[in-house]
Amino acid sequence: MERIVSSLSRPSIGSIRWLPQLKLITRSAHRAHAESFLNASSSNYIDEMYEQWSKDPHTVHKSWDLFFRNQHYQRPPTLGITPPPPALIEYYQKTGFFQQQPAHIVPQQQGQLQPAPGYASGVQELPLDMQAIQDHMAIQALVRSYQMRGHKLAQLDPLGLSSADLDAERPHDLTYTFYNFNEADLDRKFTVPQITFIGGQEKELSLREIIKRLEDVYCHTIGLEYMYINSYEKCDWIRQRFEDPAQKKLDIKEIRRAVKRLIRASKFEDYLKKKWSSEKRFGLEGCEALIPAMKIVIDTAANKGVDTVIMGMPHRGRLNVLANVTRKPLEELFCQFDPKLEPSDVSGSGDVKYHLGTSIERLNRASNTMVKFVLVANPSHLEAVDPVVQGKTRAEQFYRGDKHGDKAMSILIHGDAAFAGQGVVYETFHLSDLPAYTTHGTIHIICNNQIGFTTDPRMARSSPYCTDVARVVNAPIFHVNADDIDSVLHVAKVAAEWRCTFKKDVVIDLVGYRRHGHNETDEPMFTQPFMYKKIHKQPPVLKKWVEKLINEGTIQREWYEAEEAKYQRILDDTFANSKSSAYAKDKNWLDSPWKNFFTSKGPFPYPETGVSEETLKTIGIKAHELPQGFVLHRGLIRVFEKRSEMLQEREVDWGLAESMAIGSVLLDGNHVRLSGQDVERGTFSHRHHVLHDQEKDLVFHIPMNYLSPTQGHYSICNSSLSEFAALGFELGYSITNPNSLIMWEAQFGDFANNAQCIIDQFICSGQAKWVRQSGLVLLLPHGYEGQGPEHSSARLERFLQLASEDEDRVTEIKETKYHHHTDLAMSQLDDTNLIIANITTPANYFHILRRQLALPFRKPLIIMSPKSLLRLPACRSTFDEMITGTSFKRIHPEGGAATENPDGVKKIIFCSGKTYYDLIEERHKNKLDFEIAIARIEQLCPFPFDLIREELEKYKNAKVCFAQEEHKNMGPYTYCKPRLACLLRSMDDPRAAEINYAGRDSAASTAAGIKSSHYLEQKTYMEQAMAL
Ligand SMILES: Cc1ncc(C[n+]2csc(CCOP(=O)(O)OP(=O)(O)O)c2C)c(N)n1
Ligand SMILES: [Mg+2]
Repeated sequence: MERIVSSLSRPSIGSIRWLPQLKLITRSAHRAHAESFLNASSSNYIDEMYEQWSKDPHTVHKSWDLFFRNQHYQRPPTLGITPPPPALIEYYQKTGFFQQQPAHIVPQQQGQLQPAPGYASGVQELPLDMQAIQDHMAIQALVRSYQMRGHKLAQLDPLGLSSADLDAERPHDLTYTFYNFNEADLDRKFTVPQITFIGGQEKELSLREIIKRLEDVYCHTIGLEYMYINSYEKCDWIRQRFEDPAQKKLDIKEIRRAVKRLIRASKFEDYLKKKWSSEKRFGLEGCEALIPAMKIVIDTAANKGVDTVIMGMPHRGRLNVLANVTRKPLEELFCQFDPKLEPSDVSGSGDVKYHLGTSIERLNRASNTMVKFVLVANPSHLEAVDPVVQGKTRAEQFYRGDKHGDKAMSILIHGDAAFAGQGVVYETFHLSDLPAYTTHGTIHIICNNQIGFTTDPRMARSSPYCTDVARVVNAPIFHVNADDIDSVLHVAKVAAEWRCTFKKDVVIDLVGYRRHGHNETDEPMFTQPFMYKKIHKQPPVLKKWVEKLINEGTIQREWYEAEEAKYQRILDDTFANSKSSAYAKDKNWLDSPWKNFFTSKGPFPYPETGVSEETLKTIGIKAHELPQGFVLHRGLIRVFEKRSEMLQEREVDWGLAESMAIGSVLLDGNHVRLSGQDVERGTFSHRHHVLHDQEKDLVFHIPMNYLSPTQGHYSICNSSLSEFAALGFELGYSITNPNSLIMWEAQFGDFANNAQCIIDQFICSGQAKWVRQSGLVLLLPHGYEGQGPEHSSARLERFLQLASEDEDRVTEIKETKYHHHTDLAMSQLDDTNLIIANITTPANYFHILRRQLALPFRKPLIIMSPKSLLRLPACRSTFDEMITGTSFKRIHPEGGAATENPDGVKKIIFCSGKTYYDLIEERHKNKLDFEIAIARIEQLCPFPFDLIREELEKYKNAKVCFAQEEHKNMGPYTYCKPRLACLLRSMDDPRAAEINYAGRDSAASTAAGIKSSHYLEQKTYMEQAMAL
């Protein structure tokens, strides 16, 4: 039994009571400029002060000490929003604050704010300690304003042209006059408030010094956004790391290391530019700081125990990251520029060099530990790799029992335009803190060159910063000017420490520029003339930083020049070596090598996937056992009783077959993960793998994790309401270890097109582009049940169209890269890019899931799952179809009356999926059982040419018909017809020219919304199918 303890605390009614009142005060305070710092957030300051005072009364100013001692200050229980204390009420009354409010908005209840009739407006002379309080509050408010909005003034753009938040205005609250201070106050000393670390060891500072230090921290080349984080401790942690004057120092070793890294980052691009001037490389120039930033992130994390870093990134700077972060051998990179190079072991079509992945393990010198770097291959589709990286990271953590992400960590690099524009970024962020999806904090780095292709940020986003999406998960955002390497290094170090301390996401916004066009052959002056005039005059960051370091005496020029020359020699030598390479090896670019998986060469027999009757029974029983005292819903008790009856009868329905497939894979010691929206119960309430105690909140039980002590772990998890990120995540999970069954289920199949990018760019083409296999299973509910245009079609035709198989060639046994085959079915499966199935029996569903792991290779499996078949009494299988010696049937040939006299059969109907049950019912009604044979194609892709040939040969006098319930331009027809014709042609059978169609007409929409139309269409379709 498992229990989730909710950590959500709900605001109490008592605390909510104060909200409207505080709002009123806030609004009025803005109007009453003289009291403008006394806004609602002042009460937060008092809260914080009170908190400090309650720990140690000496840590607050003595006036506050007095105040708290005498006034019996009471904090509300939650929200941190505090009613003004009595002394403040008195102060408001004295200053005439309430006279400015309409009478009706002033609360009248006992204990709440009261107007003070009789007091004239205007500031009264205050007693001395009141003046001190006012000053102190003003200083606190000033500090708070810098902490909250100082970033708006930060000088983040190295070009000095733009404001990173697209707003050049100075907020009023970042001026001392806003707090009623004047020039004369600048040299007055004030106690440094406890809410800041700018004082260091000093307790008092002049206003001038306070402002200077705040400006240095918040408005120089670092802009910090963190005040929205709902945790005082976390905010304080950040404040300490940036405000404390002692914190920012890097030691000389770190500086020298960073100089060498910046040399590499800069000279690498120069070299590529010199050697292959007309090649696209999406250079990093203008944002070279990315490399030392990533490296120090990794150093810091490695020092804290991280030994696996999984990365995803777009085109920009990718080659540089490969060369200088993962340290991919330069020869392998340079090879990629050679157009004459032949693919050697590239089994597919390959990909351009700036999309390829890699996996490399090497020594990290800062921590003196081995670190594995994985750069996940990705398509052009920006940000699509984000959830894939997260899924892979989660899987790495799972397999090594790294429950808190202490060992494996992800880093995602983003472009500024893509980060703001692509919805999958948001979807991925929403996975970041979910128990079944968290990777315990990701470090996001935006390579913000302030442009997206030719589009200016002012035309590309509506949010102030390109990073604003990260605020939804309370991630701190550190903006930094990419030309100030010292600041970049500090920010990167703190970001890594944040992730390792709090296990939460963090964002580094590296604000730089793009020295050339979008790619090196583009002319940027067409569209950004002003910006590029400035860029042309901008010295490279390496030069700027090194000159600074030499001038201040931190490094010597001779040392720097020697380091530069050393790297130049490395480049020249490897370039010379790379010329001797004649082949591009795809194994060098694999992001997920599966050690020991492809060891056997074959031939492989078609796998038997049945299990012993004993195993079926054990799973059937154990999958429904409850812990002592667990109270199950009455409706489920009935469901379980029905399942028990089925077991007695040696029968299974769809749900039970699924449990048996999953259970048996678990019993073999393998891990199974099933994720998607509402998968725990199942959209159609057929699964019930997670049971909820009816009398205890958040107590649940997953019986399938209690089958045997040696079983694999079953993760079944409802996902966020996302398809793109959730499917991408599972894909990433699936590529990590081939010995697990990873499944994603769509709520209804049609929603899968929200994840089309993952299907097109990764699932169907991943192996061809990146030699990366995946055995991911997609369960897509599909079928026309009169439910209207949505929820009927999983767009089977689209998946079939994505299949790489040739419709004009009857497949023969083919050797593949890793294996040789003697079995056509296996050869086809090894050769295909997708397996697509539309299954009609529970037993076959059981087998196909088990077959995924029984194959000696991995292929994505797309299953059109049923809806009405889940409960159709005819849709049952017996144990006999699932026990040892049985296997997945690619087709179900006709097995009824028609087989008795095949020559007399007048029509052979091929169909796929649930329509089979309609067809046999109609055939029976029409008394055509001897005239019409019906064969079900269970595995559509690869197309079972061999088995279909047997049916065609058997019913040689029969007309050939393909029947489907989908519209003619949809469903399996357009895929099956040419293949049937091709097969018949290869048999010299004249029926090749006459393949009949029975089904709905072509249409624009997937299914009729009007019930009567649906039934009429169905009737017509059945008449066509039964016509002889
Ligand atoms: C989803 C998607 N849409 C469009 C493109 C075409 N495209 C390639 S790069 C690019 C601009 C990206 O800008 P940004 O994210 O700021 O990265 P940068 O190139 O500036 O580093 C565009 C629109 C793409 N690759 N992916
Ligand atoms: Mg950009």
